[in-house]
Amino acid sequence: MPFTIDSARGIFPDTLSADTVPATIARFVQLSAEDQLALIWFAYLEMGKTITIAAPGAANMVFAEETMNQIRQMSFREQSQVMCDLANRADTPICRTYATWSANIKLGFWYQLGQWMEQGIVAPIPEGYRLSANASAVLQAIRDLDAGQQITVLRNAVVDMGFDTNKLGSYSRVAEPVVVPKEIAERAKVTIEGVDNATVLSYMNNLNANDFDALIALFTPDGALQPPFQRPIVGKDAVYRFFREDCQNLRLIPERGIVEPAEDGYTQIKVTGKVQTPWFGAGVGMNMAWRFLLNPENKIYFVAIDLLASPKELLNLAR
Ligand code: 45D
Repeated sequence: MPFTIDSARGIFPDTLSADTVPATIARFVQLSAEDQLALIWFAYLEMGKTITIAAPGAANMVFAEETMNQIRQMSFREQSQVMCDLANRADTPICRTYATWSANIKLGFWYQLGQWMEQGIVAPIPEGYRLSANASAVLQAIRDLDAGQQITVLRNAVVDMGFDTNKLGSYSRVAEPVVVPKEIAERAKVTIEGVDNATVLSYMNNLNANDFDALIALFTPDGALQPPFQRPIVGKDAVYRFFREDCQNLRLIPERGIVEPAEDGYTQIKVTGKVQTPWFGAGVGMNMAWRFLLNPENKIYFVAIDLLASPKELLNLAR
């Protein structure tokens, strides 16, 4: 076989991803827990002036409900402690529970806490709280990002909180139920300027329809998917689980792409366009690239999904 997952990661090396996102997260996690919470609170308030978060679905909130109710009954002091524990990734029962949740459940949990903070049910960030100089600088760095990058920083900050799953031992993961795929008759089909490859078109259409069974059938058994700023998820089972746990109700809006032959009958395809998350709907269009490597049977051996550095990158289809 001419490629390994590692070598496949290097296709279309000129793709400029938004490295400011992991760089900002790296600075963020160095801050004290108090600063982290206050910083997110301020960022969230400022972003709320231009974009709105959609309320999570009830099905989603059910899984966090017990913990939410527990927190609701606590004193302000205890509530602040829980939030600091989460930021500190402490070993507490709530931090352990939090660690078992999918990204969307974690986001729904914080969405609810944010609402309760506004309503005075959960301890607010103390009035007049002054961020440290470092925290102010990180907040400014977040202001300077585009909206798609800002929501990615927020998401990653939330996902990284709680007890370390690697230290959890065996545990069962908690994710929202999988929705039924969209009816065939209701599916819109994407078109991509410069790309008529059936696998790539099916990838986009099946993901948009939440049809994860049809989607995973497009991959080779040892195929891999690399989400933005993450290591590749390798093998059909793991990729399938990721689709079902983390990829519901996305909207992929590919715009253009390029198809090129690679070694030994493989094909490499780069597509750029927008992606919308159900959390922000059409309010935030993230500038994305997909870098596919297909085997001679037109199955996906590797696909990397990148958040792009700038809108200019949407036009960068060089190899
Ligand atoms: O700490 O082709 C308070 C894949 C203060 C799949 C707060 C994909 C205290 C394959 C404000 C309360 C998935 C890879 C906190 C494509 C405090 C594929 C609360 C890409 C935390 C295209 C904060 C999908 C809150 C992509 C409530 C790129 C924050 C999806 C909420 C991207 C933040 C989705 C939210 C993103 C962020 C979603 C809701 C970036 C959501 C971000």
